[in-house]
Amino acid sequence: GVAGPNIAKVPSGKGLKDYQEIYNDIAGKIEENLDYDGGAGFYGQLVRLSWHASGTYDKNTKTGGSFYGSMIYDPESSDGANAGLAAGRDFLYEFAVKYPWISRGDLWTLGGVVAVQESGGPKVPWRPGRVDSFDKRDIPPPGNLPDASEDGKYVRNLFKRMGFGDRETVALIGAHCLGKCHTHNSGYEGPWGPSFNMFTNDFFVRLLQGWHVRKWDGPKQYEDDESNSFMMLPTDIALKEESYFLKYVKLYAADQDLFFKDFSKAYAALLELGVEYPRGSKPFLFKTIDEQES
Ligand code: HIF
Repeated sequence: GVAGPNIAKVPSGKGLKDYQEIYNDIAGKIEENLDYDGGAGFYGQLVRLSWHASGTYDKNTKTGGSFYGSMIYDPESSDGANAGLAAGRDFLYEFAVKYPWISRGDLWTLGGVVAVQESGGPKVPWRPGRVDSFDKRDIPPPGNLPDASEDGKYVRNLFKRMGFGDRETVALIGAHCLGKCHTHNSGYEGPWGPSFNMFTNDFFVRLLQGWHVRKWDGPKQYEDDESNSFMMLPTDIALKEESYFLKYVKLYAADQDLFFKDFSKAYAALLELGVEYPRGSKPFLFKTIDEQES
């Protein structure tokens, strides 16, 4: 970054209890809006926001990532890949007001952790300390987020740029079990499966079933042979087409626990791209609302 290395700095006096309080507030608001987006709720929206804030990272130039919370600024805010994410930022904004000490990068990545855990996914270790920047030079250039019309080689290289291998790449893409595509955002349309408000390994189970190219006016996407009601992006189908990805698809389709374990690790790493933590910094593990009530 412009101001030097991106060393995490936790606001003074703040600890697990304070962040768990924000976690609970976000979870409560998700719960009050379960009908949002045709029943998808805010799970998918929040996971996508957290990842688009983080996935601009380039390990070669050490630029991008969630550290500076730069997505509110042009040209990152107007990057076509980020279309629709104002809804997630607006959803979280009241917590930036209520808890003025939390940075945007922390709030957006924490929102993703809440969404994964509250939709039934694995625990995701998370560390605070991202610091807001108002400096234009800390805004990553557009074009680092993926193009869904591409093939497996492209997906492999894109995640490699962030520092991920094939196994982590496949594990991450399992997050497409949540939420859906919207013609007004990306041109693509529909959810990947019927349980789009639950975090499961269903994406992999479905991916291994039959898919054909959808006949419609929109961009090339696939629909399922069985019901013609669910979708896959070309980059999703690419996971079936390349043997270096397919072996992990099969592994995760057969073993949800293994998927959860691998996803948790890869997603926690994704959210921390471009953030340097002081030696010995320990991640928080948040309790779900269910765990706190029982
Ligand atoms: Fe997505 N993704 N993603 N994605 N994504 C969309 C929606 C979601 C890609 C393309 C799209 C990941 C990787 C890739 C989520 C989470 C993750 C949409 C539709 C597109 C086009 C947006 C819209 O129209 O509203 C591509 C090309 C990726 C690389 C292969 C991550 C792994 C899966 C990193 C990830 O976590 C989520 C959740 C959504 C649903 C958003 C919603 O509003 O419901």
